[in-house]
Amino acid sequence: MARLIFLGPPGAGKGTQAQIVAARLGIPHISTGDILRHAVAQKTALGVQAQDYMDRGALVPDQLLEAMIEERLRQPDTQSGWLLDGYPRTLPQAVYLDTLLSLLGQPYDRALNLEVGDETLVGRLLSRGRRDDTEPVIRHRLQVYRDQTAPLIDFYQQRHHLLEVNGDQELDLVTQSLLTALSAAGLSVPSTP
Ligand code: B4P
Repeated sequence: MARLIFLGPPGAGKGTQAQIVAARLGIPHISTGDILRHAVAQKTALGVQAQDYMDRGALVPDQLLEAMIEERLRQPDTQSGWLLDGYPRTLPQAVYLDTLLSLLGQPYDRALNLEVGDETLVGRLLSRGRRDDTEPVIRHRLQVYRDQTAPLIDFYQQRHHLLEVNGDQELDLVTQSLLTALSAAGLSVPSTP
């Protein structure tokens, strides 16, 4: 069982790696980006409010995410572990998550930070080509990341829960580095996929 938080700039490979690592550990992968895109596609009340922020490369307001994340963490499949991908993204979200997890009795084990340089990030996102992957929007997301999300690295470091991993490697090597870091931190990683 593991409870993990994935951090990193847009395009660091959080979504890509989170899916692989969650499958390997047998825990659900919870991507706030995926949940929001689904809400937008379904035109739910949340989706209608979130769409404009996402299209501009801005963060969706913290309050809109709170009910969504609480509801997800109360579902039966998350009672024995989870991997959060894209949440928290601001200090108020991190503080909210700490409070929620202690209320739910679900302390997290580690936060993992994927490090990748800006030019690699821009190149990866342009070739992905999602609707919010145009160059001006990508540059704005990187600025938002620096201003609002990067401070979380210190937040988790001060709590001695941060693991740093080089995300600027081939995909399989990033996975290997993540699993090695988790194992070195004392988490149980099944040896075969
Ligand atoms: P996300 O869906 O979380 O998107 P992301 O940060 O852009 O992507 P990620 O880092 O997961 O990169 P990926 O693996 O796909 O968020 C989208 C938007 O939702 C945000 O901008 C925001 O508006 C909103 N949102 C989400 N959560 C929120 C929150 N908590 N609060 C407020 N707003 C929120 O990889 C990118 C590309 O690189 C892919 O094409 C992949 O194939 C490639 N790649 C990955 N690893 C690689 C490697 N090692 N080598 C080469 N290419 C690689």
